Amino acid sequence: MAKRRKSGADVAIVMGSDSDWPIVQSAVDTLVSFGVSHEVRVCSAHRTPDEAARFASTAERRGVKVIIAAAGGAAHLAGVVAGHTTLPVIGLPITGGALNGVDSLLATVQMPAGIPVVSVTLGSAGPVNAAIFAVQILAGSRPGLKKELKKHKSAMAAKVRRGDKRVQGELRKMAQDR
Ligand code: RP5
Repeated sequence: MAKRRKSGADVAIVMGSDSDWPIVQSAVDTLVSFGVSHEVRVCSAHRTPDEAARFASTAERRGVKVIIAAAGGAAHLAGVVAGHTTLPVIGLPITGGALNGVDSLLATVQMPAGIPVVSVTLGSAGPVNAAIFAVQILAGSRPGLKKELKKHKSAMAAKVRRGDKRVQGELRKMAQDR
């Protein structure tokens, strides 16, 4: 078999349809904010099963370390990808459709023993958390990324403290006005 050239991407994101892209995009934005290299593909477990299998089985040879697989409805993509690789697979269930994403959440998370897929939440937190989880996996061997993750946590904590200060100020003002 011909040797595949390394893509240079640490994280591979795959989605079942280009209709998933508006949701998946914030996973890309989050990876970019951490300076993590990535590749993005549309491959369907149902409509292009051979391509989905090829994408997954060649990912490690391309140099990929973590895969994020996004799909809606009967969301088999993350599971199929996990079946074709030993890389960690993060499932991103897509909200929408007749069951509003509950189907994709269950299809993504309910994997049989031996083929794990960790699933993130439905909704806007999902793609962000999928990307951060991928960064956390990479950070195990990269002190620079660990530092960035700590900075990210400190920034979130500072935002909460600012919010607390604001609410306390409003409460004081309300008490004075009473
Ligand atoms: C899934 O089916 C895709 O991941 C997408 O979320 C859903 C609907 O796909 P389209 O009909 O919009 O292409 O495979």
